[in-house]
Amino acid sequence: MAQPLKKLMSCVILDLDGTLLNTDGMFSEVLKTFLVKYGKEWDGREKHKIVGKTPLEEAAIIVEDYGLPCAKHEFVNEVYSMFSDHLCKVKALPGANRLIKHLSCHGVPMALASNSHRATIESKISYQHGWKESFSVIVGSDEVRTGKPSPDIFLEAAKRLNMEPSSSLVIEDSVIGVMAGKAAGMEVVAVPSLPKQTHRYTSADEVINSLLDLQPEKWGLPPFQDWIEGTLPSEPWYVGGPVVKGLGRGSKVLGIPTANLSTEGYSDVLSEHPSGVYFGWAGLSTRGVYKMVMSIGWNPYFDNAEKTIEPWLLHEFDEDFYDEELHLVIVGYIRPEANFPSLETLITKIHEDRKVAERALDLPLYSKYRDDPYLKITSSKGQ
Ligand code: ADP
Ligand code: RBF
Ligand code: MG
Repeated sequence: MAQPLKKLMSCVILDLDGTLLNTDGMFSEVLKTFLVKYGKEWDGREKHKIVGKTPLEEAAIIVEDYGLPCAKHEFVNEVYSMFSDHLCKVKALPGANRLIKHLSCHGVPMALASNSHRATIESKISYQHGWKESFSVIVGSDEVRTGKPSPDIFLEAAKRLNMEPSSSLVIEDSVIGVMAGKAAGMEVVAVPSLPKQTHRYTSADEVINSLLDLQPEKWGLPPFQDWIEGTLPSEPWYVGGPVVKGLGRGSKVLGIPTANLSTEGYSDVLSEHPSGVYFGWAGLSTRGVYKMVMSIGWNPYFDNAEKTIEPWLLHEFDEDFYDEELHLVIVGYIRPEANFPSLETLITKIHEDRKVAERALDLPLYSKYRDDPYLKITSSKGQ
């Protein structure tokens, strides 16, 4: 279906941390180490307060909250020198490389506009292949009078791109960044980096779940052309373990059984991948390999407290297979998780997902992974 055009945009201005780069893990790791020196423990609760802030603002919050006997600038100096050892490990967020390549191939002018200092931005992107060349403009908070939520950084970025603010599209993960973009008179797409926060982004022109869901054509920019029959191919990723009891909801409430895996073993994979509906192949130790469609996330309709993986094996089994070893190879993405006005509409949508996955998995692009050795489980658990 053709998307209604929101407004014609001529350039894209991107935030860096939390939008393109997954710096969250590094940030927590460094702060944990730093706070131990003062006999304190990082509990992650400050994250909400810090997202999108400038280095000095971050420092002020943490120094005060933890009652640290150091000055803000000492905190910045020390913590930022610790960061530099971790920058090479920072990963691009899902969809970031795809977006940068796409815009850059189509000659869409792009700027990076971050509350970090310019030197930090440059060292962060130096580890990401092809990024430096893609951004004709970079603006850090040390290059303007005030950082976000002031519009200065974005206005400076548009000025250096020779673009009007009104034809600049901002992509931002933080509320502070969205405020800055709107104050600059720009259109803003929010990609919240913390879960269940959509309600805080009412001033954004659009809120999407991850960069995978961005539709540039809505903004008069060239559409992505990598969707194939309703699916977005990805590098395969792997999860597996014994099937555990879930909330007992799948077959009972929806008539759709989902073979849950214990969340303990795969917390990294879970945090790395955006919530959404994915598909691929499932191998069961004693039974074989089957097509599979799954949701990953908090199931907005049920508003679960925990992020789970819910794989539906596209096969009729005549018995349960709890405790059996289940291996999944996930090969593509279908859509973001959504809420629905009724159980019936949720069930209808999941059956549509099933059809999309069943058809796509016959394409050579996806069917080749049926033979992935990861799916042929020769020994069951404990052997
Ligand atoms: P739970 O909440 O415990 O996961 P569900 O109602 O979702 O319960 O049912 C999932 C269980 O049903 C799986 O653990 C598995 O043992 C069984 N099952 C039977 N057929 C399927 C299928 N096609 N896909 C997934 N699980 C299935
Ligand atoms: N739950 C939601 O709340 N929103 C969704 O968009 C959604 N999509 C799903 C797609 C597939 C393919 C599957 C298998 C499940 C999906 N569910 C979704 C999850 C469903 O709510 C979950 O399996 C049950 O809550 C069982 O625990
Ligand atoms: Mg289940």
